[in-house]
Amino acid sequence: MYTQGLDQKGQTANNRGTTESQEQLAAFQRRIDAEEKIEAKDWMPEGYRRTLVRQISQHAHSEIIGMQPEGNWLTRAPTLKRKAILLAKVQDEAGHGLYLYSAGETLGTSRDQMVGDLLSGKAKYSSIFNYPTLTWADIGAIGWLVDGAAIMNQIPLCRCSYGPYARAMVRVCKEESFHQRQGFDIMLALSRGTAAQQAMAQDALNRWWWPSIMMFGPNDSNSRHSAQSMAWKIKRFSNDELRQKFIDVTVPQAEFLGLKVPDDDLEFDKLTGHYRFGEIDWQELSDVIAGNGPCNRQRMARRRQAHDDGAWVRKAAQAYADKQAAKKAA
Ligand code: FAQ
Repeated sequence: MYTQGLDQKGQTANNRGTTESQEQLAAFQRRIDAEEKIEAKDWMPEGYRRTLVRQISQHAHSEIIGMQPEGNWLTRAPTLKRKAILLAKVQDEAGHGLYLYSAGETLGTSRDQMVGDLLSGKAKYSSIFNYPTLTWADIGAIGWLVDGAAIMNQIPLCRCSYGPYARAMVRVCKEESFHQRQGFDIMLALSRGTAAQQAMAQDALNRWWWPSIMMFGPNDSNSRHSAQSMAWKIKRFSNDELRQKFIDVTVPQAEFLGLKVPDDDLEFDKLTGHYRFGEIDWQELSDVIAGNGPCNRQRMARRRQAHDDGAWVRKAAQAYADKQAAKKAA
């Protein structure tokens, strides 16, 4: 039923060459429906495993590539305190990537394979990290909007049916919440500053607003994975539901900052209690996902370079592990 394989007489062939019986699939779904956590050694349909490896690895890659736009400002942060905070934030993102690769590995796919898929261009990472950080206000906008959107998406992932992913998300969300506040604090300082600083904050909001609301993915009617991921309780809310929640909480924050959200159609609907908003440029999202955003090539070139530069570390770690294994065997 919830699988992408081929049904044969009550059995389903998956792409590992083993079969999945209707009884196994039904028992699995009963566990999901009963809100049981699925653990690494439990039986699971191959489609469930595949979906998780795809989502978790893409999430990990996003955290790692996501260090680049902010890393760009580490040497130019306006004060020592801002620099120390930004450094800690960027290091947190590296940590998130590592927890996520570890959660992905529990599903039987090695970190080398996941990283290989990123470097070959097979695996995706979030569209948002393909936009440039032109001014210091962009660092505020990333914390406020990008981390804000990330939290909105990731809090429900703390209740994801797959235990190792759900548990990794608890700490990630605590840290993202600190990140969101530091971004808002930068925007607050700028919006209470000089006219030039206020203009810088407004310009950052103008450039980051639409890409941030695109982070939630295609709208529900074009989201090919949502229905299955929600049936498996990997996702708890649809892309559009989360996007709406984000807009509803963020617009009043922009008003508090004295900034204008760059959407002329934005309007609070008293009947529904939600903001109505303008049409998203879906063409822009698909172009960025397809690799043609403003910084895709730069981001991937930098990641490949960093991977090559780290080859000696991997080699040294392997030599040490081999030495320890030989000692143990002797
Ligand atoms: N960018 O059917 P759906 C962060 C792809 S972490 C690129 O709706 P799904 C922290 C999607 O993969 C940000 N691709 O897919 C931070 C699929 O392609 P595929 C990352 C996108 O999986 C802050 C296709 O479109 N967060 O920001 C995007 O059900 C600051 C069809 O889409 C996560 O990864 C996109 N925006 O829902 C770090 C959270 N949207 O794989 C540094 C976990 C969709 O079939 C600084 N992931 N696609 O080739 C998720 O919740 C889900 O995977 C969604 C997409 C909601 C992203």
